[in-house]
Amino acid sequence: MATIRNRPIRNIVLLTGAGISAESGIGTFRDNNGLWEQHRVEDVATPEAFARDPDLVHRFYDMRRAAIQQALPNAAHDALARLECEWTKRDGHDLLIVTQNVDDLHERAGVQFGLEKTRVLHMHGQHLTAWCTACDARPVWRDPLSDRPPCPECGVSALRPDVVWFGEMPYEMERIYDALRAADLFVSIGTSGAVYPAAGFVRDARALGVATLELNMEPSQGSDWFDEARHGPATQLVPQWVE
Ligand code: BJW
Repeated sequence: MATIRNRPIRNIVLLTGAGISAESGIGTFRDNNGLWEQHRVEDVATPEAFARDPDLVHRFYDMRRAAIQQALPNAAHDALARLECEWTKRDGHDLLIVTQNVDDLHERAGVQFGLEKTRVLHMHGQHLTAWCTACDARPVWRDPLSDRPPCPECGVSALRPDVVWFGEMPYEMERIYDALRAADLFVSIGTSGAVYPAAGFVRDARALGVATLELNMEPSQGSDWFDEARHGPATQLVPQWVE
């Protein structure tokens, strides 16, 4: 992996989606039997849905948190943690995992490999924290949010899940585009390419002259944009690619 098209690879940006955590037992969104077959997106993943029926939305996220807490990192998370560990030891080499997932399986895999802090950015938020829209605090989530605890910082407002719903701005977009501008290689893993702006990163990367690779169970919606696409389960493809 040291060169692609005779170009040395130093900076890598990895985009991960629900497919990387599927084999850990966390449901994807758009596959058969995925979350969007069981829940209408408009009922649980928009600010309008939360304003209309916060209890329903909180119950949906309480159920998701419980599933995440029981899950363990799989061979794909482990392979990326090993890559991060080895890659970032080299002078002038860097790597950033941009995940659309709200789970913490990249971080937990990093701990297993002795990483003090995994280079992971959660562009759609995370399940570990709640968000107070009144004082902007992000307290660690402890109790079911459907119990509707008030914000522990200001005590005024009810908390909402710290996630990015449709129509909201994903987190840390500037940092992501900075990383893409500095990248030599962009790898997309386990995402359908159905949701923007993440779905547009492959075109952004190509426009910047960055080499692109897709690792996914099946061709994603943006598959044709990648220089190379490999299809199969993440627990096989990712360790093979990292070797
Ligand atoms: C495996 C596998 C295995 C299975 N191994 N693979 C441009 C055009 C059109 C629309 C828009 C546009 N720009 C913006 C929009 C609107 C909208 C949007 O994209 N709508 C689409 C429906 C078209 N986007 C937004 O509103 C976003 N905000 C925004 O754009 O702000 C303005 C802005 C403009 C410009 C720059 C910056 C900002 C916000 C989107 C928020 C998405 N939120 C959710 C919920 C998060 C919280 C939660 O977890 O509940 O994020 S929705 C859901 O989809 C979740 C995911 O992160 C996201 C992506 O899903 P993902 O990860 O791809 O999962 P799946 O299920 O779709 O796919 C899984 C894949 O894995 C499949 O391909 C399988 O084959 C594969 N797989 N098992 C390997 N074992």
